[in-house]
Amino acid sequence: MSARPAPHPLLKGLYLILDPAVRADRPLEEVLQEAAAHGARLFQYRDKLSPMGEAYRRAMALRRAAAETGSLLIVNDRCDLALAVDADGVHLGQEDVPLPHARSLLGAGKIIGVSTHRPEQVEEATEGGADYVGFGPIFPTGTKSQHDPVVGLDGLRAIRPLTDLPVFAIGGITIESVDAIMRAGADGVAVISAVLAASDIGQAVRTFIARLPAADRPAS
Ligand code: TZP
Ligand code: MG
Repeated sequence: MSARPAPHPLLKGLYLILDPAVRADRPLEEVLQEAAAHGARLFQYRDKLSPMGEAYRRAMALRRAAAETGSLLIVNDRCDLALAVDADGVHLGQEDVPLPHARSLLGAGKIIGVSTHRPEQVEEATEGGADYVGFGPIFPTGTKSQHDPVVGLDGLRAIRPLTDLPVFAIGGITIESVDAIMRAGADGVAVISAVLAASDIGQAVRTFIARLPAADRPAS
């Protein structure tokens, strides 16, 4: 593995994915503000359904809220949208624009994360210059239809030695599973429904963060 710059200091701990299909009753920027008030600093805008104009307006509102709270905002799937709102980066799945193309569009200063499901994908993202990887689904999830096979905690342990990048576990993660996931080698947990569908988002965020090792909590 070649020497690389230290990861961005906020690429660890709780990674909250904001998806309007999971939380339709509140503007996502309000959710971001509430989550940030309770300690979250790393957010992704994931929107598989909205037309581009609507996605742009939502992403701009999130961009502002992230800047006001000292948080990072990563855009799922779409390099064009990430550039249009000057997001902090983009998150690519295996079906999205290939990593080298995304890097040449976004430049070295932006964060690029890659979803991985198998050891060779972790190695490829690492060698290709990603800034972090998502790995999963760790557990079954209802949020993503037609997801890849569940990898389990054993899958996470198996890929940990393959990369020096921050690894975010994703898929079916609950407050109860955080401890085991972090002990299996993750640097953070990427969560959708366990926080977004909670009746008290602030409390869910606080509880997740409290379960993280102190070194993986954002400095407050
Ligand atoms: N990729 C793998 S699992 C997943 C994604 C986007 C969904 C995770 O959502 P949840 O609600 O935290 O299980
Ligand atoms: Mg994608």
